[in-house]
Amino acid sequence: MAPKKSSKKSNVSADELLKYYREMLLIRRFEEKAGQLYGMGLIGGFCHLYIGQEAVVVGLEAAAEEGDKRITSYRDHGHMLACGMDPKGVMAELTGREGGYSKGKGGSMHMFSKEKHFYGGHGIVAAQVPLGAGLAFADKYLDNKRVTFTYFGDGAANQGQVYETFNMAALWDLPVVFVIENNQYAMGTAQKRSTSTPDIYTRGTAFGIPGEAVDGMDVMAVKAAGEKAVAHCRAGKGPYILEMKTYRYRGHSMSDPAKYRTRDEVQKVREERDAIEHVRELLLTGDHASEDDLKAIDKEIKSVVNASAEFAKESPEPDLSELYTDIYAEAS
Ligand SMILES: Cc1ncc(C[n+]2csc(CCOP(=O)(O)OP(=O)(O)O)c2C)c(N)n1
Ligand SMILES: [Mg+2]
Repeated sequence: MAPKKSSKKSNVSADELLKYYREMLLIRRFEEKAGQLYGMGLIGGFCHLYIGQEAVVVGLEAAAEEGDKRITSYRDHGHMLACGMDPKGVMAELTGREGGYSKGKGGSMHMFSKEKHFYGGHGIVAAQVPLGAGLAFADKYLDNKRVTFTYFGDGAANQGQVYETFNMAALWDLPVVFVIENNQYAMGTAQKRSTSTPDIYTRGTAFGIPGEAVDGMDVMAVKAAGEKAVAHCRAGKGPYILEMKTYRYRGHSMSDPAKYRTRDEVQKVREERDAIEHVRELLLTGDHASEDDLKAIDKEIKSVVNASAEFAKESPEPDLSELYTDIYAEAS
């Protein structure tokens, strides 16, 4: 069961391409707006933007079915939008307002949606990995054929708890897709300075977990790999690892000196590998959409994002009494 690289692509229709274009653009414009609001002092604390990595969540959500679960790190806004959470609720949470998903008390890294099966939002590097296996354990126990997407970064992949989780997930054949979002950096540390293997997915071999590297800047390749991984999990064959080779365009968080890579490096990826530009090209060259069609989509997305920012600004701050609510849950 040696892991292998895959560049397989699924056949996609024009409608699908337009859907991915729209979804990726929503994430990008939303994140750009969040960056602006941060600059204006409307968002405080930590804020990690997902710009550059949009194809990963959009491709994997296209491979998911109703009831499947997702859990990720603090770089989580894209995951929330891709699984259908309301941009208004996400933006209001970023600005610490009552209308936010955690009533303004969680912020960027701590949002959840039971309805969309989104389990956070976790600030401790790799802490979501064992939790993701736990979610999959519950599904296996209930025998409901659901799959959990457990996302983590290349830096997180060096945490010990990831390998304890791999062991248990393999031992119990848990229906979990481990998605390594390898954006090549963990804060200011390049992968090659911190990680013993260039292909992190190969580490699953020691536990008998199959996996593959995927071009994480190609939404169709992501979707195809996601479908394969999900089918494996749903068939009761246990976990699967997808290592998404991707790239983050912005700093690690809003305070990042950016001294660990050159501007040229970022520019080159933007020019040569950008996921949204790639789909745009396919739409235009395949005659699936005109420049005007795409402009109209752009406008539509901008208005959704602007409405989310307006909602976030107008929503009040939580009342002081809220400091004492939602701390403990009643055990039933
Ligand atoms: C246990 C723990 N150690 C250190 C940190 C500080 N920290 C926050 S993000 C990060 C880098 C993680 O990088 P990676 O897993 O590649 O994810 P990315 O930020 O690239 O999405 C570190 C070291 C933390 N939050 N938790
Ligand atoms: Mg990283």
